[in-house]
Amino acid sequence: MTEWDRALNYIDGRWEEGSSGEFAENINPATNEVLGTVTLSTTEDVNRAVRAAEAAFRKWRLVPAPRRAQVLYRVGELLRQRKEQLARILTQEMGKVLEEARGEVQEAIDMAFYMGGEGRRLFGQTTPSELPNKMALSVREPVGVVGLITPWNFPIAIASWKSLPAIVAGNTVVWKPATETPFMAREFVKIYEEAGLPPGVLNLVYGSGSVVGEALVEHPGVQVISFTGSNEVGRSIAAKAGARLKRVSLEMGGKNAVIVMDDANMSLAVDAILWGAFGTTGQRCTATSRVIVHRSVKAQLEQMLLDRIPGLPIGNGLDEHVRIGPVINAVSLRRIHDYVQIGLQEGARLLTGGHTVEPSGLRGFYYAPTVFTDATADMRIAQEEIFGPVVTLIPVDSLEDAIQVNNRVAFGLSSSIFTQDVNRVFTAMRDLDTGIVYVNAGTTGAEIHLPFGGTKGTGNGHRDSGQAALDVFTEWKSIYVDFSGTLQRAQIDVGNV
Ligand code: UN1
Repeated sequence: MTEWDRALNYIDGRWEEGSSGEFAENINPATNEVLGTVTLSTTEDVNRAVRAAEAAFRKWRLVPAPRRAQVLYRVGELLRQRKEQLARILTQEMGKVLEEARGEVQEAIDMAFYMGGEGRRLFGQTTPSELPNKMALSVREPVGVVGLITPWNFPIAIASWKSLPAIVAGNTVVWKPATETPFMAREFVKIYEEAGLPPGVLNLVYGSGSVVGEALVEHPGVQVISFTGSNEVGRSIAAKAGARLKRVSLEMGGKNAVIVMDDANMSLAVDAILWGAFGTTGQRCTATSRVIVHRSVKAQLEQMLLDRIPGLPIGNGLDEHVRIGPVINAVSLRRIHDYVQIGLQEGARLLTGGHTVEPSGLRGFYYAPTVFTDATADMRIAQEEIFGPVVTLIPVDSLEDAIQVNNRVAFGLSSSIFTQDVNRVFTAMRDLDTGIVYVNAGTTGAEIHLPFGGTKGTGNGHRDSGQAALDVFTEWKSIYVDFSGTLQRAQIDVGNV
């Protein structure tokens, strides 16, 4: 291991150890080998990072937004140049297969150029005043210091959804990435540094949620928390931040379904289900976790899935022919297997999978692609987020039932319908209650210029990415300019025209 194999904090433009003096291991989930270590921080490190961010904010907010955006364009360019190298690091520390890792880096590249463009937009409104010789406008202002808490499953894409809009809007950032994927965070921060971001604008503090995350949520100097992770942690952040009137944006997973109607293009639906359920080894918030299938095509769908699954090689994602990589760690593997036992006890029928696998020569964390069928909508495997390569088929008899089953879960991130009938399409577009709806496409694959997030237990009304991200990281200011030289009273001096 070299010095550079130790991931360090980045505070006020300096790379340094966390003050706990402790390090955690960064494990490659494909091989169970140690890639390096990551420093662990204390509340004191968070305090210093917030102080640095507060000091930097005083200047950064006054840099014209188009100039802030120039840094983002350079970030996009550096990401583009290093796409392959970043994808390899991503595959090694997170496990997703190389093709998907490249796709994830591309998502960050797209976001950098898109948000770079915002430097010349950040539009507000101008509107007539109700009074003569007076003008009215609204502008977006940065909020201040923002705290970002990001997960391991999309370590650079989700970090890009949050940090780029925050920074282009003039905020400064303290970022706590997941300790499972520290090197991607380090590489991203190095790119910001090389792109010319001034010290203190983006600070990186590694550590656990219970120490570093908690300190960010509690700190009075942090104005906004943007979090992606589990429902349980999100709820506790919301409660604590609520008591401090702190703005919180939460994205907390899904229980996403593909609906397959009796008139679906079946081979397209099967492609989409396999990609949505087993891509990223099921570890996406948007993963296809349920298939709501019209009873008349259920047997056909089961057979088509059974025919195709053996053609999905499992192994180390660095190997280009592998389609399913490992899950993130042993705890996750155990949790997935526990859910399979629950499904069996509940009486769902296991069509295939349901066990760990050991691709030859690899000591990583692998689970077979698993399909349950003949489940009912209220079973736990049809209700709870599993975050692994497990998908559950639920038969229904009509579109109405399908929509009802889709909506009868605590989450509301993504949903999809396969049908050729335009009336069914528009009914589903209106009645599926998720934040993202796909027609004749699977549940994954959100593009960065649209809002990303969901309803019910998935979120709290905010969205990542798209224009909507700016709403999380800006405060509206309404400005009235009176050039009449007299006291003009709104609502009172209404005139008589
Ligand atoms: C996530 O799973 O948390 O839509 C993000 C998708 C990706 C992003 C997923 N673009 O599947």
